[in-house]
This record gives sequence, C-alpha cells and structure tokens, in this order.
Amino acid sequence: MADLDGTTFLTGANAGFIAELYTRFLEDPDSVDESWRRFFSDLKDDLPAVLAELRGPSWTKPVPWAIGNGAVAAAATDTETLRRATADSIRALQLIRAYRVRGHLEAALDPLGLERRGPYPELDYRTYSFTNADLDREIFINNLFGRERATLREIIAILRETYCGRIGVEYMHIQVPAERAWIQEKFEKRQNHPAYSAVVKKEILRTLTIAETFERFLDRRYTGTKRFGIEGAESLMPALEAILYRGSELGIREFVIGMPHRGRLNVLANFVGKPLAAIFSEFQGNSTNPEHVHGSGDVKYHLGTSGDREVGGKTIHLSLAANPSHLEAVDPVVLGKVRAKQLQRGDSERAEVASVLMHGDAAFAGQGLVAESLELSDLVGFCTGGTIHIIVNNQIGFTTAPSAARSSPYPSDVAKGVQAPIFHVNGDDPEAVVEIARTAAEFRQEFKKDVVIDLFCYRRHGHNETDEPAFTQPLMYRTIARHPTTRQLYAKRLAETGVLAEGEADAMASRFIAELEMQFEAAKSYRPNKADWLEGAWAGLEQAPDDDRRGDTGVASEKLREIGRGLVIVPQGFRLNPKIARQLDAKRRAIESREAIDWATAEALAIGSLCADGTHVRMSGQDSGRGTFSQRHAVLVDQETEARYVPINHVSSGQAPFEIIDSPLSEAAVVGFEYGYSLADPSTLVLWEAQFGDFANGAQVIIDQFVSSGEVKWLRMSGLVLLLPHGYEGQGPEHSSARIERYLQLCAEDNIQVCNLTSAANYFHALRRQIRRNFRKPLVIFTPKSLLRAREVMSPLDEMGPGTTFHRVIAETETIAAEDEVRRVVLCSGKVYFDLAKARTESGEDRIALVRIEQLYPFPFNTLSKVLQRYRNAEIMWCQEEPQNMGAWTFVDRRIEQVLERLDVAAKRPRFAGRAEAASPATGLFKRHVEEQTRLVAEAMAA
Ligand SMILES: Cc1ncc(C[n+]2csc(CCOP(=O)(O)OP(=O)(O)O)c2C)c(N)n1
Repeated sequence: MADLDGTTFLTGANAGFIAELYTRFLEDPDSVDESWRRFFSDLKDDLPAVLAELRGPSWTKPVPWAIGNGAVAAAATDTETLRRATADSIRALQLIRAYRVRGHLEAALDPLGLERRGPYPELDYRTYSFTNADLDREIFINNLFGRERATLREIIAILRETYCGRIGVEYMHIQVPAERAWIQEKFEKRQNHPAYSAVVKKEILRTLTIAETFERFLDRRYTGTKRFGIEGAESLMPALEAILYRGSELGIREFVIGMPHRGRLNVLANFVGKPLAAIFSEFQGNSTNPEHVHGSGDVKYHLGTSGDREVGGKTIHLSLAANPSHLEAVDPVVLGKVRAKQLQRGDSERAEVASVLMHGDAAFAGQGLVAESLELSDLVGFCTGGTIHIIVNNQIGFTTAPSAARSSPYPSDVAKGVQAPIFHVNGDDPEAVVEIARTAAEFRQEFKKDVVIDLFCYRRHGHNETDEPAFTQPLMYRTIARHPTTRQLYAKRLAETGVLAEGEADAMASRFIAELEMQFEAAKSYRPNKADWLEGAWAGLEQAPDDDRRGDTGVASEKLREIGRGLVIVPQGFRLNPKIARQLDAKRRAIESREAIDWATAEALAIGSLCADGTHVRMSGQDSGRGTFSQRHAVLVDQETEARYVPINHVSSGQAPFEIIDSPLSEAAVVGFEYGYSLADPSTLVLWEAQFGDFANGAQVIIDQFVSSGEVKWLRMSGLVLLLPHGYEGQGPEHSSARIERYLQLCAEDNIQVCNLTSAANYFHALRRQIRRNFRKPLVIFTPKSLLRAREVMSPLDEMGPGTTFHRVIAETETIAAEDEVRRVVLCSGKVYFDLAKARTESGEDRIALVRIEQLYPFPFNTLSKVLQRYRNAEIMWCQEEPQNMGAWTFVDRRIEQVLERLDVAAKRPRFAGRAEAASPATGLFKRHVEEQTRLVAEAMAA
C-alpha cells in the first residue's frame, strides 16, 4: 500500500483487526507484541465502547467490516504505523465520547455568566495523551459529524460547537440505544446550529416582545401588585409556541398544561388566550365568575383556563390546570387529566393528547412529588405517552441559592431516574430555545417518553415584585440590573444580521401596547357572563341539588345474579388457585341463594352493574387487584402461566371496562392522578384505595388543596372515591386509624361526602350513587379490615334490589324495649357498632338503642331527628373507638346537640364514650388495646 501514512489506511476494517488483537490480548496479554500490550493496558475498559464507535455513528451508513482487504494486509505488515494511527483514532473517539457525556458541563448556559464551571479534564485533549503538536494531524473518525477524517483541532471545534454552545445535552444515561442514537443524530448532524428563516426569527421576537411588554404594562398599571412576572425567563413563551407548532405538526391535538406561579399570567393571556380584559378586571379585584356563581375564588396566578388555538389549519385545544400554591402538586393531576382525555378521544397511541409541565428549579429538585410523578410515566395503569417538562431555571428559589436548594448539579437530575433526556439551554438564545423545544416535542412524539428542557435564565426582580432581592443576592442582582432583556439582545442580533429594519422592533412593541391599552379600557366594564364549568364532558351535569340525593341505585335481582355469575366463572382451562376456587364457589352460592353477600362481593356487584350499564370504572391503589386483606381478588392469576383474568370485565356483553390497577408505592402522586382523571371524566367512576387508611396522609396536599376545596376555588367538580381501611383491631398506631377527624374537619359548604359504613348493601349503594346522580362530589369511605369477611357486614341481595337505596342512618335493627322505656341511645359509626351490639346481647340489656350514623357528612340532620324523636326519655351517648381528640366526636358533638335542641326529648347534649385523649392514634400493645376496647364498650353499656 502506497499510502501507509497513518491517516488514510485506517478504515473500519482495521478496527476489526484491532478488535481481534484486543480479544487475543484479553485472553492472553503475552500473545500480542509489547507495543500493543502497552497500548491496550493504557486504554483499560474504554476500548470496547470506542471500537463500537469506530464502526461509525449509528445514524450514518456503517463502513463495511471487510476483512481481508489490502488495508488489513498492509496493517499487518507495518504494525507500528498502524498502532500509532489507531491510537490517534481511538483517543479522538475517547475525547468525542467524553464530549457526548460531559460536554454540557462546559456549555455556555448561564445568561448572566455567573456560574463558575469547569474546566473539566475529561474535555481536555491532553488528557488523552495528545499534545499541541498533534493538533493539525489528520485523524480517521469514520464519518462522525459527516467527516471521514479531520484534524484534532477541527474535531475539538466541532465538539465544542455541538456540545458546549448554548445548548447542553444530557442523554448518555439513557439505556435504550435507539433513543440515544436519535438524540445524537439530532445534535451531531446539525452541530447545534438552528437555521431559521427571517419570518420565524421575527415571530420569535414578536413573542418575546409580547411577553416583556405585558409584564411592563402590568407593572405600570398595577404597581406593587404581586404577579410573579416572567421577566428574565421570557424565552419560555417562544418555547411554548414551538412545542405547540411542532407538536401539532406531529399529531398532538390537545395539550394539558400545569405550571406554577412564575409567568403564569403571561401564559394565561399570551399562550392559552385568556382575554386580557378578564385578567385586568381580576387585577381590579373583580371575580372571575358571574355574581350568581358561588365559590371562594382564588388568586389570579393560580387560576386555570382553556382555549382553542388555530395552528396550521388545525384547532388545538389548550387547557391550563388550576393549581394551589403548593408547588408541583398539580403535576400528577395534569397526568390524570391527560390519561382520561386520551381515552375519551380514543387516542390509544397517546399521540393526540400530551402534557406540558413547567417547574421552578428549586421546586423540581426539592419536591418529592416530582419523583413520584415521573415514576408514573411508564406504568401501564398511568402512562400518558410522555410529558414535556420545562424547568424555568432562574437559578434561585425565593431567596435560596441553588447550592442550598439541592445536592445534585442540575435541578433536572431527578428526571434521569426515568431515563429522560435533558436539554439545558441558555434562555438568552431564543433560537436555541425554540430548537430545543421543537426537539423535545419530536422526542415525545417519537418515543412517547418524558423529556426535560432546563431553561437556564434568571429572575429580573424579587420573588414577587414587592420583594427586594438585593437583601440576599446583591451581586447577582447587580449583574441582572446591568443585563439587557432577552428581547433587547435578540432584537439587536436581528438588526445586526439585517433581519430587522431600523425601528421595526420598537414598532412591534408599540402595536402590542396599543392593544393592551384598549383592553385595559374594556376591562373597566368587563363582566364575566358565564362561569367556566359544566362544559364539554361535564355538559348535562349540574350543581348538587338541596334534596335527598338518593340517586337510582337499586338493581333488578335477576340482573345482579347475572352479573354475579360472571364474577365466578373463569375461562376453560384457567388454573385457579384452589383457595380462590373455593372462595368463588362460596360466592356463587351466596349469590344464588341471595343471602350473605360479603363486602367484596357487594363491591364487585356495584362495579359490575355500573360497567354493565356502560360506566367505565377505574380503581387503583397499592395491591388493589388482590386487595390488601386478600378480600377482593378482582384479578385472578393462572397458577401455571400467571395469565391474568378480571371477571368483572366479563359480566355483560357490550359492557364498559373495569380498570383495576396495582399502583406504585406512592400516595400523593397516585391520588393526584386519580383526582385529575376524575376532573376530566365525570362518566368514569374513579376510586383510589389506601393500603391502610392512615397512609392517605401522604396525599394530604392533594386532599386539602384539590379534593376538598377544588370545587369552591375553581368550580371544578370531582366524583373521586377514596377507600380508607379503618378500625381499631390492635394492629398499632399506624394501622388502626384512617384519621376520620381530618376529613371531617375539611367538611363545609357541601364539599365532600364522608361515610363510615357497616353493611355491604350500603357500600353497594354508596358506590353506585356516585354515578347515578346528576352531580359529582368526592366521597371518602372508611372501609373495614377484619370485618371484610364477617357475617355482620354481609347483606342479603334484596337490599341491593329495585327500590332499595343508601341509608345515611341505620336505626335500631333489633327488637328492644318500648321506645319510651329506652334509657340510652348510643350513637356510633363504623365497626364499634358490632362490639356494642355483641355486648348488649351478652348482657341481656334491652333498654339501650344502637343507632349508626353511616354518613357523617353531609350530616343527616333530618333523618337523625326522626330517629331520636322516638326516644323521648333516653340520654344520648356517642361511642367511638378512637381517642377523644380524634374520630368523629368533635364533629358530631355540636351537630347532635343541634338536633336535640329542636326535639321534644329529655336529652339535650350527647355524652362521650371512647378512648382517652391521646397523642398516638392507637397503642402498639395488643393487651392494652383489648383492655381499652372492652372499657369503652362497657362505658357505653353502663347502667
Ligand atoms: C410546596 C411548597 N413549599 C413552599 C412554597 C413557598 N414558595 C413559593 S415560591 C417558592 C420558591 C420557588 O422557587 P422555584 O421553584 O425555583 O421557582 P421560582 O419562584 O424561582 O420561579 C417557595 C419556597 C410553595 N409555594 N409550595
């Protein structure tokens, strides 16, 4: 070979030869000569990966691995030359790999230039034994960056342009080769140089101009009013536009958006299209809704809105979810909404409805809900085809610096756990931001996975506009004061490159100011003419009426038996666990004899009958398929193949599906998700089950901020059901109490329903009632544990038949003394009733009546009055298992008093029987539990 100069002969074929040598070296180092031995030893573990690269980048046509051509022969004859050239190539490839993995560390991401980063030795060619003398030597790089070979100097220039410009890419943590290759191609092919037309550039500037001018206008007209302005992060707006445009080109028809306070007004007005006049009117202190619509309202930077935008001839629906102050709490809610909307649209590919979630940098790194929500992204019961996350990384959280806000280098690191690619971008380069936003939309559509944009920016003012940031960050804010706005920088760039004519940028701003002034005037007489609710999927539903609200919940017995038969039949050849087979047999007998329907069967009949009537039912929770207490067995498992079979999905032809989902071990994200689902789809019965009721306090934020208050704050109804196992059975502090008191304390303004049920039939009706009425309210049910299979809670099938309904109060069911002779009425709720009934029977007492309050809220004033009216001479006692400072006592006490005050009866106040006040809900000592329980029952029965 004439050209053995160390550059031209080194082809992929030679890499094959080297691979062979390397294999020999691994087997026996002495089988290769000394120079190769030293070479391979120096490379250590890097060689296999580097050799793979020598085959060519996965997105180019690979160079064929033809062994036996002249090059190999030549190489074999001139080992030293080959070794040197190969060493160059391999070291260059090591350098290239280092840039792919860590190039972002030296990218110019911070618009303020304050971040001290690098230099990183891994990105230094000298680390790979190159010297300055090597800079101009050509190296074979086998079609990387479209070049067969390049000098080291050129390679470094390309790498820095690709990986260390104003975009930093983190993708080498992704384990799926196709995803990595896709990203690599995107960045390496264009070397990070978006090329936009003058029209697009002007559009980007226009978007920035609107964003900036809007905030300035608000600042001038409402000086000193909090708005959590976008200033410093204006590039967020072109990013959203780019996602909208590129996403819609790729098939997205609806975006569900969640975001915190920062920049929200801008997004509401200038992206989703909330009328400016409405926003200005809210600034003047007016309500968002017409006067006749009740509700507490919310501050303007928490409100949601929705609207349609025309994009490329298509109508794209945008809906920004309302959210509370609690950062990141809205994330799972948005995901649940997306999932419901995908089903409504028949979007089985999850390509038409997508979520965009915006985050603050401190919140994204700090809030556990972020990790929980990310973890949902690839689960069969929760996936939504990927979320586009944008971290508005203004490098501060209120007054807290990143160094105090997180241990990870970037705020985005938590997303690496789900293998999401992370695109860091300098917010002062709006074209780079647009490019990244487009790429994120493409990645989401291509792989249906989460993707993160880390928008490096800054916050021009304090946390809100009245805060003084220089108290805590004087240096940063001195820099910011001198720093031109993103719009100014970009307008200058466009003017310098001849895209903008003189005065064009100012004219853009003036036009928008004129529009703002006009809308400001219009706001003075702005009156919202209709409330934004009960539309779309909610059309036809209404505000809850002020009546009995029983709903039509009874089901014809024959139909129930037919559904029941479906529950106990399995496909031919399905190998049931023998214990389950016996259980199914018992179930069959119970249904056929119409007697003794247990809790789980009643639940299955309620769900099955709803599905049979076309209602989709969705239930999730930890181990809900089987049931924590091994009671449900909604999913049967073939003992040989582990094939799964859900009988409820086979109860009636043409029925709606029952989705039963074992959830991840999260409460907050899963409850948030299910709540979100229920917001988007009132026609689905959505249930979440806690493993033990007390674990629901992990979802307290969702319960406080959404479930119990969403309707009054935002006019958003939900029919979500929370199933919370509750009851004192001696299992210790954390497996006894579902904290009834917490839910009751939240009750007001007819916001939720709280039930503590003692019969399977009542459970059946409570579930069906959720769907069989013309309004939706969240329902909290305290459910049994050990009682699940107890005879006491079983009901005859006829109690679910036509004409039967839910009972809010269950009056005395036994034959006891004449009503006038009853000396005490013990009111109670839930499991303690059975202990009381047993004690009464055992003692032969017949002058104590036992009355169960099955629905604690809305409190059944009328029904209870009717019941208590009968016992004119009796004293009234409230008995509960929970300590006096817990349970329903403080809630029912004054309400019972109110009932008694209006009645012609002797008693005017209830007395209390229950556990003494306690810091911990229950004892961990079984003996003590039994003593306490015996004592409280004895107190209720005492003479
Ligand atoms: C769960 C929660 N904790 C605390 C707060 C109070 N708070 C509001 S904004 C904020 C700082 C947020 O910083 P970051 O996420 O970086 O967003 P930025 O305000 O900088 O845009 C804090 C601590 C909150 N709203 N929610």
